Amino acid sequence: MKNTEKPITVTQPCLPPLEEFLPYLEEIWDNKWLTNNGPLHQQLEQQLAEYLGVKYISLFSNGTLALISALQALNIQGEVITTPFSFVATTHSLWWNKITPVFVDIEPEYMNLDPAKIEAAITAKTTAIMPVHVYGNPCQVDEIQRIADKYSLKVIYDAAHAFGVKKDGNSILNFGDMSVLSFHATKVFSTIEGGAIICHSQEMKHHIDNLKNFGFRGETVVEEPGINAKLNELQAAYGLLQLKYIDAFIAKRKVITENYQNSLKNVKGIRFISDMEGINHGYSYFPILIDEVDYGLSRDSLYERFKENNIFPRRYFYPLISDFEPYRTLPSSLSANLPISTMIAKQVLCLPIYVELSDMDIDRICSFIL
Ligand code: T4K
Repeated sequence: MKNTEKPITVTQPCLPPLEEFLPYLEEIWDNKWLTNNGPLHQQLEQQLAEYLGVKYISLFSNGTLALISALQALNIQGEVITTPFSFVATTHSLWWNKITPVFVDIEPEYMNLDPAKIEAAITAKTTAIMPVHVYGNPCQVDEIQRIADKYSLKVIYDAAHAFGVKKDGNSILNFGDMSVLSFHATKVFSTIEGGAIICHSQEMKHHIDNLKNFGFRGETVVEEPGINAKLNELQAAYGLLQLKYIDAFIAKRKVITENYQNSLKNVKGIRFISDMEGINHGYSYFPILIDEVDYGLSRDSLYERFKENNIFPRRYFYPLISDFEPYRTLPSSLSANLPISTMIAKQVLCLPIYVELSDMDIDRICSFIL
C-alpha cells in the first residue's frame, strides 16, 4: 500500500515571512539598482562580515564559482591535494582551472582530509591544499597549516557547510589563505543561490571583486580575464532577511541534532558525530554511519526503507568524487589509496534536518531506524 504521509526531504529552506520581503522589493523597484555591487549587496557583505567575525568577504552568485575564482585569485596551478569525500563541486573547481586533483584519504572520526596522509601526496607540482570542513565539522586546521607552511603551499578551505562555525570563539573561515561558503537554498544560511570568498586583505578583496566582475578595474580597464559571478539585489535582500533569523535557525537545528542524538545513542551499529570540544557548530547536516554487520541492515536497505515511507534522507557523499567518470582514472582515485573514504561512503546517510522539522517528524524518522 502506498504511504500517504507527507514527504520529508533531507532539507527544506526556511523562507522569511513574505511581508518582510516586500519592503525590500519596493526599495529595489524604487531605486532600479538590480545588480553590480548594489546597496543591498554592500549591506549584506558588511553584515555578514560582522556576523561571521571575518574581515573581508566577497559575495558570489554561487559557491562553485566562488571556489573557481578563489583558485584563480591565488593563481593556483599544477596539482592540488583534496578530499574525495565532498560534493562534486569541490573537485570540479580544480578541473575548471586545469589543475590536477590529488585525492588524499579522510580520517574516520570527522571524515575530513587526514593531515597524516597529506605529506606523502606532495610532489614538485603541488601548489595548494583544498580541504573541506565536511558537514561543518572543522578540519585539523593547525596541522594542515603546519604542512602548508613547510612546503610553501596555499590552503583554500571549501567551507560550504561551515556557516557560523567557530573554533575557540574564532570563525573557522579565518584559517587558511581563503575560505569559500555556499549560500544555496539547501544551506543553513541562504541567498537562494549564492556563495562567498573570505580572504585576509583589502587588496585581495579588491582583486576578487574585480575577478567576479569580468576583471574590470574602473570603467575602462580590464586587468585580467574575469568572470561574471555577481550576486543580484533580490538575492542580497533575501540574505539580509535570512540573517535576521539566523541565530534562531541555528538554535533550532541544534535542538533537532540533540533529539536525534538522544534517540539514536543506544542503537547498535549506528554511529553519529558528537559535538566537538571548543566548537560552535552550525548544525548543517546530521550524518549517521551504519555498520551493516552490527546494525543488521545495510545503509542502502535502510535508505530504501525510508523512501518507501516517504522519507528522503541522502547519501551525501556517495559515490566518492574520485569514483565519478571525469576523475576515476586518476592515479590517486584508486580505492586502495582511499580506504576510509571508500568505507564511509558505503555507510553514511544524512538524515533530514531543517528548521521546520517537527518533533513528530523526528519521531517518525527514528521509528524506521529503531
Ligand atoms: N562544496 C561543497 C562541499 C558543497 O556541498 C557544495 C554544494 C558546493 C561546494 C557548491 O556550492 P553551490 O555552487 O551549490 O553554491 C545540493 C545542493 O544543490 C548543493 O548546493 C550542495 N552542496 C549539495 C550538498 O546538495 P543536491 O543535488 O543534493 O540538491 P537537491 O536539488 O537534490 O536538493 C536536496 C533536497 O533539498 C531536495 O530533496 C528537496 C530540498 N530542496 C531543494 C531545493 C533546491 C527544497 O526543499 N527546496 C529547494 O529549493 O545538491
